[in-house]
Amino acid sequence: MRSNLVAGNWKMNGDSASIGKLMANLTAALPAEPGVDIAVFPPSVYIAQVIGGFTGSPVAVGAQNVCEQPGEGAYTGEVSAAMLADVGCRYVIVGHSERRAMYEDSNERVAQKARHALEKGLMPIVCVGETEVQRDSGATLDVIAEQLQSVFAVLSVEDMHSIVVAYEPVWAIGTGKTATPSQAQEVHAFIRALFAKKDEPLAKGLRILYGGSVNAGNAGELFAQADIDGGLVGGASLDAQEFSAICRAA
Ligand code: G2H
Repeated sequence: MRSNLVAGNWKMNGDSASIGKLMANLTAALPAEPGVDIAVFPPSVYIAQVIGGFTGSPVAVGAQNVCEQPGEGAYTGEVSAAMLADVGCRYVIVGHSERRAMYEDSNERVAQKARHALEKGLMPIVCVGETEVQRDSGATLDVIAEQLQSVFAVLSVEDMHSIVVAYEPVWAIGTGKTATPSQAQEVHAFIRALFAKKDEPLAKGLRILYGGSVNAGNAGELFAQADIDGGLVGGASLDAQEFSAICRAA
């Protein structure tokens, strides 16, 4: 049985004061025993603050990105998987479409990031998704298959038992447009079938999150789909009441 996961991607928002307030509001709004896995992804400089503030809480903490290089060294501006694990992160997002589009995260680099995260005991959330042009041209499933191919090339079946996949159609991110539950379910079922070709138990246990303008109003219907196991939530995760409602819907 898969446990649902609701992940709040705070992106590049907030400061130490507003993040402190958001954490306090989340602590007040979330049920003590949520019955669902919950994680938040602050900007990296605030990760330690958030981990400290959520000590003893059901809210886990992750990073929005990680360096694709193993070990340490002369990689100015980068943060390694070992560092994230060292400060207490449990998860890391890899391959978010904003990084793919703006920071040249290729499919291969995303797979390397996932690999190094796993080596350090972090659970990577591997993001995939098509652009509007790709969807309109009927290429959605091919694009998703190609993005996952790099992951299959680098990770073993055993490794993949410790990953999460997030399907985020690029046209739905931060736009207010959400995939319909059936559009999302179609892609989620396709992703699970790709993993089933590698290993049936892996596919059955794999958590596949939906992301792209998830909010309290649409979460219930999305999460009710057979192959949707929670959400990767951006904008709506910055509001404690809204994020709590999304967690309750999962
Ligand atoms: C997609 C999502 C979170 P939003 O990027 O990763 O953001 O919910 O704002 O569309």
